Amino acid sequence: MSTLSTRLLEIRTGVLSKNDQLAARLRERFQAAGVLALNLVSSPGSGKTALLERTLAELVRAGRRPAALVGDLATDNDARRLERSGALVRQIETRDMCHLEAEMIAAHLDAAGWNLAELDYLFIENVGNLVCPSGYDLGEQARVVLLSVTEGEDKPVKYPVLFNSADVAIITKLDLAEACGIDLALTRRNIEEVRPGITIFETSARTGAGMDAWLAWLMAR
Ligand SMILES: Nc1nc2c(ncn2[C@@H]2O[C@H](COP(=O)(O)OP(=O)(O)OP(=O)(O)O)[C@@H](O)[C@H]2O)c(=O)[nH]1
Ligand SMILES: [Mg+2]
Repeated sequence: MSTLSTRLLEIRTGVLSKNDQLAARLRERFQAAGVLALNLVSSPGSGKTALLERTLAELVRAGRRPAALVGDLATDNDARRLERSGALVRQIETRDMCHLEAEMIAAHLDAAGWNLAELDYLFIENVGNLVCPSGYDLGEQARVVLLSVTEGEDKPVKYPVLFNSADVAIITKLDLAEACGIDLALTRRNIEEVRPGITIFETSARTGAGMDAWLAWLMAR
């Protein structure tokens, strides 16, 4: 019996398995080259680029070799912001797609011509979206989900699939926490409820608060 819903499921499974195969190949390439690949996901405007601006600049200052691929539907605004850090940066314009796929990562790495063996970190800033990126492995070793204090405590439990697939969570815009009246302890509990054992950081890209712990985690990997 073939209903519309089972057919859609078949197509979706086919697309995902093709992505999973490509992602597995990327993961092998990253591991062979000794580069740590991280996939940053969050809703639009949570502060992915702002966190990366500081992170890339600090890593470059420490003599590490980071690069970044940054996905947006349109514009190269984020790539231009990140380039100022001195890191290698390339924009991916997805046009009508709400997430990045492994095929796009492979194609843009080839087009950029970067020697992965000369990199220590590859940050992949995904398209701002709390739903679509969750099902697409990009070959990353760690998925990092950001949640800004302006979004409310309940987002992890309302969008459990993305939070459940993450290895690290970063609560961002800490400088605005008091003004927003957010309950940080409850936010952390909600993240841990959806993803027990997850590593959680709290940062402000504006003031630099909490950046040390995040950078120490990166340097130790
Ligand atoms: N006060 C404050 N504002 C921040 C912080 N981080 C980011 N912002 C502001 O939040 C807005 C969105 O930040 P971005 O870094 O562009 O967010 P993003 O997640 O990269 O956004 P998209 O790529 O569009 O999904 C900008 O106006 C930033 O200046 C922070 O730590 N504190
Ligand atoms: Mg951005």
